[in-house]
Amino acid sequence: QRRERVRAAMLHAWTSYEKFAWGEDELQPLTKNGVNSFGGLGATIIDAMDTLYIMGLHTQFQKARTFVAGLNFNINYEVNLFETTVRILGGLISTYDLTKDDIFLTKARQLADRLLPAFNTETGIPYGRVNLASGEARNLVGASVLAELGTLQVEFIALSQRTGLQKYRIKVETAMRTIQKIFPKDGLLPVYIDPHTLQRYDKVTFGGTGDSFYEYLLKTWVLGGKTQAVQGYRQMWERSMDGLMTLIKKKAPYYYVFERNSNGDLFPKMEELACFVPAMLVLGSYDASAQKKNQYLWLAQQLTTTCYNFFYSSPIRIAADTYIYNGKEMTIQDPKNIMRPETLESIFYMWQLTNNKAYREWGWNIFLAYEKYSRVENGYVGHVDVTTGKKDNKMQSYFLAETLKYLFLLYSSSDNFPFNQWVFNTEAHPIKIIPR
Ligand code: DMJ
Repeated sequence: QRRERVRAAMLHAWTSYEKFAWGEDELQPLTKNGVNSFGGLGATIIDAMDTLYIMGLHTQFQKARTFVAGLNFNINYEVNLFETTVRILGGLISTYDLTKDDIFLTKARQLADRLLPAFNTETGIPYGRVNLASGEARNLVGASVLAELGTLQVEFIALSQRTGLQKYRIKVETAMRTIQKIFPKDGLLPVYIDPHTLQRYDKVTFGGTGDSFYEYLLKTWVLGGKTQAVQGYRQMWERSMDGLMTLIKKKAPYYYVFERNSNGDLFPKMEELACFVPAMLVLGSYDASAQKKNQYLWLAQQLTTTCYNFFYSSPIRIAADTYIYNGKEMTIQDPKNIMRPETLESIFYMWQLTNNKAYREWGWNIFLAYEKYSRVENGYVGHVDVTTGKKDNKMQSYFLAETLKYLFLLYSSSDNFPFNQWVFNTEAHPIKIIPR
């Protein structure tokens, strides 16, 4: 059975991590060691925990729980606010929602308290980095990144809802109020925003550095139960979707989401990262007017096909990271693959929406390609170049959090996480909807 095959893949990934990188952030399967890319908080453990739970891998889950119970966040390390929020904080809150075990909420609170100093700017727009021990915060370049400053709301608001402490919600909503004031007519913001001057610059994109900002406008509204209190988020999101339509272009036979240069010109490039867009459109379509619903679902279907083709057209049936139009056709710009989940995420949402079995076949073909080319003796690796098949040496924590979870859910009963009761954060951690 397909579900069992995915579960076995998870077990292989987890056991390899356990054996060679326990307690470190991510496994390097080929050299059989761990690396700390997120402050040494055991990112893979926390990112994978809810997947273990959902898959019924109880022994493994218990070991993860014991690890989390012993975590101390007083570490002299400068973390990335966004990554720590979506992977670690999101993983903790989700596991709390699934298990109702207080330890996860306690740890979520302890961590969030150490992230809060990042929000201490005059505009409320957070810095991208914060030292967990000292609370010192800064940006590497002057400005904050759109996707980083705008992909925190779901986790921090959920934490306030569960603890009764408003400080978390207030921080992220102050930032959003600032954004609301400078929100452009077409709903598309440049990817850099200076937290002091609010100067905005560089490109507009639904790929990396822009992507989940738009996703969280919608998901903050969903998390809040779509009530009056969160209506503003939905309005902003719909405006952004009108803007999105201006970035859609056909290069026969497929449609693509292109980028917009700072001079206003369309730039014919699409990252696999932008393949989350169909999933977002499906989620937003449920409450849209008839006309918008048609538009969203048409586009969702087109782009899921495009994204699947990124995989299908590759010699190893695994997508490259970036594609660009060379005047004649869309070609690979960045040939790496780091086992990203976005296409599978959209396939999962399309399956939930349509029950069209083709989506299950697409998901399966991608899974088989990972089994064939990414599975190694001690885990799963990405590729430096999908055209040559040269492997890299990293098992990304989101491979366990997202890629394998979406696959597992694709072959599970549709009513496990109904979209009107749960919302997946951008790292695929399911969080319970609580109306505000
Ligand atoms: C993950 O951390 C999240 O899905 C994020 O939204 C984008 N980057 C990776 C996966 O590609």
